[in-house]
Amino acid sequence: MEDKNTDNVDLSKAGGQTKLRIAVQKSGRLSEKSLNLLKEAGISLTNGERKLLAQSGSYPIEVLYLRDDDIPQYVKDGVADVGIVGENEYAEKGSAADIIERLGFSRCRISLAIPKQHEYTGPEYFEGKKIATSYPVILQNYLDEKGVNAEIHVISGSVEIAPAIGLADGIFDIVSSGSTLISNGLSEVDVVMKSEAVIIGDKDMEPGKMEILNDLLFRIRSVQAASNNKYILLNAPNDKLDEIIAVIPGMKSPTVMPLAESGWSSVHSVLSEKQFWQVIGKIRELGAEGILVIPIEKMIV
Ligand code: PRT
Ligand code: ZN
Repeated sequence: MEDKNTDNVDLSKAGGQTKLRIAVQKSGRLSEKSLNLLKEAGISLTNGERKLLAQSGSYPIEVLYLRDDDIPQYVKDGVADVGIVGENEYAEKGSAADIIERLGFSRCRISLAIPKQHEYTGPEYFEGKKIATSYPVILQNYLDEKGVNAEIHVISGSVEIAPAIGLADGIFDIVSSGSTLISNGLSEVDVVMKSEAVIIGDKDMEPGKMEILNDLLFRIRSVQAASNNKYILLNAPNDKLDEIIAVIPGMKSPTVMPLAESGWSSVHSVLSEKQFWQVIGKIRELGAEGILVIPIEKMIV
């Protein structure tokens, strides 16, 4: 989507020079969703896919493609102003940057797991044992908090095979569906941290960049609000109108218009994904008909 509307960001005030440099993962689980978010926010990237640095013709932003492990450090050093990264990487690298926005995608948990035939007795189970992980800092903090002494064995990939090959007694790794653990005969015994993609950056950035960031956040929130909500239209018998309206929350209050057929009205509103099925069930019981549900592209709240 080409976006020519940069009204909210005053380029002239920024001398036409100030750009916000955002680091995103070059290739991996976060990259597509990160770039998609920018695209939906109206930011098209011009000079080629996946060069180290891409520009936007439509927005004062530069995109720096990096490995996710490097993003917190680049942000900390000021090479990038902000970055999109898994909260787990941010926590592991102990970045000086702040979490600016939670993005709600790439959700996972970082958990301790042990061979499924063993009985877990609590964190003290790991006393004197070996744990394989790629996240030694988060794990050490957890062990310190629990007063447990365990040996941390740092490995960078295929952590889940460590117990089977005798490298460790347990693992501390990312879990999403849990199927990797199951297929390696492991059971998840303790969720140490929950993670999602976040925007990190130094909240004290220069005013010109802050202005761009605020506009970007406004756009991202509008995109996210839209994807979390649906536009709903339905026909309601007038004698049930009040009851039907009472169960539809809406942004302010629903729009009600008379239908050509007397005794009926058309009701328009917005429903959040969370309440969706519950509300649909209730309004059907109350006699709503011809229910249409339409995706919302942007929602300015
Ligand atoms: O190359 P680069 O260093 O940039 O990428 P990477 O290989 O280090 O990271 P990548 O792309 O695999 O993951 C990026 C981020 O996505 C992570 O830091 C997490 O924040 C998030 N994320 C979300 C996940 C998962 N879900 C996930 N399931 N990261 C990894 N996994 C792996 C996990 O390591 C395990 O091997 O998937 C397996 C478990 O999945 P289930 O579904 O079987 O439980
Ligand atoms: Zn990585």
